[in-house]
Amino acid sequence: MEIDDEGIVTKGRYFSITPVRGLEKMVTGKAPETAPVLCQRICGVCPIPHTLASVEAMDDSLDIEIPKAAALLRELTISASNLNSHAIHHFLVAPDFVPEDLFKTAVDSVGTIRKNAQYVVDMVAGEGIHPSDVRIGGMARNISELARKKLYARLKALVPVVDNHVELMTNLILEKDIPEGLGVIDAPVFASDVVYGKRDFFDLDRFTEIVPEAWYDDPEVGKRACTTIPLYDGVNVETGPRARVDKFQGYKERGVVAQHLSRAREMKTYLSRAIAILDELDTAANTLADFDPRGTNKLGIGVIEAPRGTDVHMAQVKDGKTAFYSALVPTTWNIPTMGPATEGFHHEWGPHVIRAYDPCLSCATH
Ligand code: NFU
Repeated sequence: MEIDDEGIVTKGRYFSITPVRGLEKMVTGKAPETAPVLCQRICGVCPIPHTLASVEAMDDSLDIEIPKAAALLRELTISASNLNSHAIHHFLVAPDFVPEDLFKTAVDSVGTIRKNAQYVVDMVAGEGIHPSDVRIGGMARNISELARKKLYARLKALVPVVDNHVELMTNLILEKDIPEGLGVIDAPVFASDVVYGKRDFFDLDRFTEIVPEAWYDDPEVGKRACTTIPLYDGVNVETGPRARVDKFQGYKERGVVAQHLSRAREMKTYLSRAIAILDELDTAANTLADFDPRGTNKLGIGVIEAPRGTDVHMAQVKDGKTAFYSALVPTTWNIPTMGPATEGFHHEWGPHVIRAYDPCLSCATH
């Protein structure tokens, strides 16, 4: 940050110094099934979206159309996982918003929401953290009719908990004395879907990736930064809850308060979608397509709406091996946007701007 004599940020540049682990290189040359298993290790917070983006990219490269029941189970998995993740964020930002006398109430409901949401992921995807049943071609198995009914009842019972929690957080966010206009930035929103993600949204021709030395005006910063800068139509974009709610639910407010309110609002969207899927799911249906794993070298694209925004994985399978792999992760998209979003306000508000984006540097620097 550069600040003036009054402490106002005149220049904000956010960058990651997390070491690159080279996940994309590790999966190259291996069987396609390796990629989802390794890519879910990119991050300890969002293994689910990475697994799904990875299998979606592989499905596309291998020209697989997955069965409808598998698509529903995948969407149920992301709905529950994102509900869990947004609840974790509320725990992490609780010191910013929640007064001491309400702390226990807020943290208790976070605990209840997380426990139930993770249970759904556990039952549907094979494991709550590293889901073993999300497979190229669909899902390894359907759930039983008894499990469907039990999960449905469990999530129905969660509705008042989520409603009360969202109302509590919304009121506390609105009561906080956040300066008007904090974090408002004129970057286009980048979002593919309300809940799951849409492959057609990502157009490779509109994407450019530049090295940090060419982006940050200070060469020292450019050398230390460990992520490339992704641009869409030549500019940096905002991705995440607010981008999704802006694009798909017509909520046009911007900045820190709007980001927090959008995240809270999405918790209800995820829960109601999960309930609707459990209502609709045919538990007798097949969930795994047959496919030829040899591949044709087609560039496959997988797009999943992760808690922090649009997660794009690209994969090319040739002769039964992954020939190319690339992951464009939500926080990587937000990195060039977050720094400038701190400008024009006292530097003490900078961390609030960054927390509103909820960056995940292990994701960004994979
Ligand atoms: Fe991850 Ni840790 C999220 N949300 C990020 N950024 C991945 O898709």
